[in-house]
Order: sequence, then structure tokens, then C-alpha cells
Amino acid sequence: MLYPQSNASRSQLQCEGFWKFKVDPQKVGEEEEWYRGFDSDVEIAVPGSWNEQFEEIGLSNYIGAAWYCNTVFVPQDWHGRRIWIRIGSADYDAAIWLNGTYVGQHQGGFLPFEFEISSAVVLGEKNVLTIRVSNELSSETIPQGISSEDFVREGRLREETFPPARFDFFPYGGIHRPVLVHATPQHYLESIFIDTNLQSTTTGGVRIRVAARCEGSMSVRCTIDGEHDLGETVSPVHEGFAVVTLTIKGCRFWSPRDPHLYLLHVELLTGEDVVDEYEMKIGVRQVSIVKGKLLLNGKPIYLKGFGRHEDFPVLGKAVSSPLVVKDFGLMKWINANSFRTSHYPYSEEMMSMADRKGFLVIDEVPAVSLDLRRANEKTLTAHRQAIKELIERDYNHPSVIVWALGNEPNLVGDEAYQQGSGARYWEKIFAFARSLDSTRPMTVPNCTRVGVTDPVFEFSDILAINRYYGWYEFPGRIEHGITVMEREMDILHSKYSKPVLVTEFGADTIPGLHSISDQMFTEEYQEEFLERYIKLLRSKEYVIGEHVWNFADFKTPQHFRRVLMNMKGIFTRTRQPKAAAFKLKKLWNNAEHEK
Ligand code: BDP
Repeated sequence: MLYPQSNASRSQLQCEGFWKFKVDPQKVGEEEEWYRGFDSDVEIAVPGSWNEQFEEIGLSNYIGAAWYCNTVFVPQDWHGRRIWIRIGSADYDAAIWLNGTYVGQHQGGFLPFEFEISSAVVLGEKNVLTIRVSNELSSETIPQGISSEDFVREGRLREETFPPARFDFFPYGGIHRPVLVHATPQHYLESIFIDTNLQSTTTGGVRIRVAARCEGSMSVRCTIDGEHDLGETVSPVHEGFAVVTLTIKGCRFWSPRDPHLYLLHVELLTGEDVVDEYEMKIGVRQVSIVKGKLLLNGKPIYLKGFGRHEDFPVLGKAVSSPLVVKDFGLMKWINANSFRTSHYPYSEEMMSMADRKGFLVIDEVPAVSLDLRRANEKTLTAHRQAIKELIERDYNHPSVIVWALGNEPNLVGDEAYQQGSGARYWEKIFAFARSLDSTRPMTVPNCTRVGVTDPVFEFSDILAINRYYGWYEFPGRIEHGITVMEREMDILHSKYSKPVLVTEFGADTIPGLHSISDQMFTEEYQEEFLERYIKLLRSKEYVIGEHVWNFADFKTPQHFRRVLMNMKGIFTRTRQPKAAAFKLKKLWNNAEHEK
């Protein structure tokens, strides 16, 4: 699925703005035929989260189904083309109707989906678009949900949150990314996958795999930055596929220091006539792990940055262009070179900006806190589907250097996980992911409670660990926490001989709270915690990076250990720096590949 664009062959309409909105807690909407269109005094902004927009009408904790309705005028001159509806993300399940006709359903949040609507659309008129979204989760969805009964069954009543969630971020509902109606030609480019490598220190290789839906004799032509002398650029389409290989001499390889992007132009041709075309920016770079080091273009790279969230007051989980700009500005300011899309895929707008700004991204599948006692074949299928959709969406981003296939499985502990169920599950997941991408390292961040015997380590290329010694364990005792951390990292490394990446470490901090002794929640405690961890990590040859938890404070479900938010942010939820921000800026003020 290609991101829609406008060019001589393609067009698009943005459907953002205010939509009619109606909640459907009893799930009567379908029976009452709301899909034919409805009126309502309640209007919701798209993109946006309903929990943030409708506190006043009692929806801040609403988990359930809700309906959206709008009209879209599709121009007459789209006649003869294929017409599609594409949604950037709807959390977590969406069903679509156009003019009362069912179009399709997609399960799984945080990822785009599209359906062809050519036969349902009326050209030159307003079409009624109805979307039902639900933010309900179950044991069979990715991420998994949790019910009040599960809390009891799992013997963890005191862990109960409201709304119930297995994870530590707010389970917002809504259409969170752009809704687009777009047109392609009848014969069209369906997907493009780019592989790049270093053929020498000055020559880059680019392999372009194209899938096209077309009939008859067609070919694909690829050009980079309009240069035609890059090798054989035309290839015939055979059974819907074509491969073009190009070489770039005197190549400017993509890196955080020089995030150079080339413009790739792909055309679908019949003879010399252009049937469809697509333009995209590509970076030429190579990621590898050699002798325990993470290499970018053959040189060791050390990751400095954050685990993050998509979260902001009023917006909830909605993508906002000013916020994307602001956050990259802050990450540059603080001298970070990387981030992890914890705990789900981020907006396409954010990923493209990472390419342009030269950030290295660990791209995460939304399989957070998996509990295998609750998982079954359907969970496995949903997990595979999320991996497939994420890899297809983000394969071409040079910024994406690692896939995280989940986060902290077996969080609340179950012996069977260590004794076989974990290994059996992850073996299948890693094998599936590797069948889709053989070029990038893969990992799953592990949690303290599972420890160094987590089966994910067997399958991971990088040993990713989330640790809070000096916070959840040994509260108020940073010194002791550091000693335990060091011992554990040494054991981990000697056991698996793979590079170690600390994907989370941090301390909740209330800005303005101070103390002259080690007191949790003070600004001094956060500064010292981070500084001591960073000093330790840099003293270990096998550590390839440090990701502080979290970039900014973020909203969580209600729980006695959270005051509205998780406050481990280096910035507040509204992006004011805490004292630790200035400390990190200094600690990260060195060359990207140096510790
Ligand atoms: C880790 C989780 C993360 C939490 C964090 C915390 O990966 O989602 O927000 O702990 O408790 O275990 O701050």
C-alpha cells in the first residue's frame, strides 16, 4: 500500500475536519442502520481522540463503539479511475460504509488500511461516509486487552486500572490519523520496496521491487533525482512484479549527520506511455551487527535518545503537524540521535520526518505486555498481521534500523513462559518477521521481572532491556540499583554474547520538587539516576545505546501509582524541560558514534 500522493496520475481528497459523532455502547448502530448516515449535535474533530474531546459529556474513560459520519464530494473527473478510502489509523477496529454500502473492516490500531470504493462511489456528488470505530481490546487482539475478570483470575486485583489496560498508556479511542479518499489509474503501482547497500565506500546499491496491478505488456522505469545514467532503469513487469537495480557512484550515504535523501521516480509504462507514476524519497544506507557492534554504513553507532509516546493534551493520540515539528526540534536540541516508537507504530508523518532529520528509529509492533496464558492462535495471527502491516508500511524508511516485535512479554510472570511457551511463541514470531525483512536486526525489550532468562534473548539480535533499579526495585537507592544493574548486564552479555541496548531507564519526576538528599520524584533524583546509569552504560564495551524512559510525561489509565500521568518525562506533557533535560543535553553532546 503506497501513501497517497497527487501527481499527473493520482489525486487525493483530505477528509479531516468535523464529523458527526454518536457513541454506541449497546451496539445497536448496525441494526438501526446508522451506516446509512445520521445526524447528531455532537461533532468530533478528525484526527482526534474522543476521550480527550468529550470529557464534558462523560466520555473521558469511554471504551466501546462509536460512529462517525461525514460527506465527501468526489469530482466527476475521477471517472474511469480506481477510487479508494484510506485511514492512517483507527484505534483499534474500524468498519466503513459508503452511501450505505458496506466497504470493509480493519482490526488493529496504529496502522493504515484502505479499501477500494470504485463501485460504491457516486461521482460529481456528495457521498455519505460512515465509520464505526471501537477501542475495545481482548486477549485475541494486539495489543491484548484485559477485563476486570482477568484482573481477578490473574490474582492481581490491586493492579487494576481504569479504564482496564494491560499497559501503562491511555487506551484512547478514535480516528487518530488522516482519512483520505484518493484515486489511482486502473492499472497502477501497488507497492514499492527499496533495499540499499554499500557496494564500496563511495558506491551505493539500490534495488527496487515493484508490484503492479496491470494487464498486457508493461514495464517499470526508475530514475533517481532525474539522472538516467544509473544503470539499467527499465524492467518488464512479469506476473505483476518487476525488479530494477541501480548503482549510485559518489553516493551520499544517509546518516544522522548527513540525512541525504534521493528522489526516486517510478513509472509504470506501456510502450513509452506513462500509465501510473509514484515519487518517493529514499536514503541509501546499510545497517549491520558485526562483532557485537551496531554498524551504520560500516561504522559503529551508539544510540542516544528516548522511548516515547504519541500523547498530548486535547489531541490524545492524534497526529498533529506542529507537535511533530516541535518534538523533532526538542530531540535535536537535546542532542538525541534516536528513538523507539514505544509501544506501537507512530504516524507516517513522524516516520518521514525521522528520515529527513536523520533520526535512527527502533520501530515497534503494538504487542505490548503480551500474556501468553491468554494468547491463542487468533492472538498469534493478529500479531503476525501487525508485523506484516508495519513492515510493509515502514520498510522504505532509512531511519528505521531495528524492528521491535513487542515489549515486555510476560510482565506479570508465569512459569510456563520460561519453560517453553515463550520460546515456542517467539520462535514463530521472529521467523515470520525475518521472512519479511532480512536486512534489519530484530529485538523485543525485556522486563526486569522476567530477567536474563527471557526466551526473547535467544531470538533477538540485540539484547534490549528495560530496567528500573533505583525506582521500582530499590526505591531511593540509586547506588545499590547501579550495582545490581551492572551485575545483571554482565551476566546477560556473557550468556548470549550479543550487544546490549538499554531501551528504558528512568524515574518519575515532578517539576519543581527538590531535595538535598536522595528523594524519589525530585528533579535531583531524576538527574542523578540518569547520570549514574549513563556513566555505567558507557563503561561497558558491549552496550550499544541508551534510551531514557520517557521523552515526555504521558497520560495513563487511572491507578494508585500514577497521578494522571507517568511522569518519567524529560519534558512535561506540554514539552517544558525538566532539570534533567539540561543534564542530558550535556551528556549527549558528543559525536554520534562516540560513547
Ligand atoms: C516499563 C514499560 C513502560 C512503562 C514503564 C514505567 O515498558 O510501558 O511505562 O515501565 O513503568 O515496564 O514507567
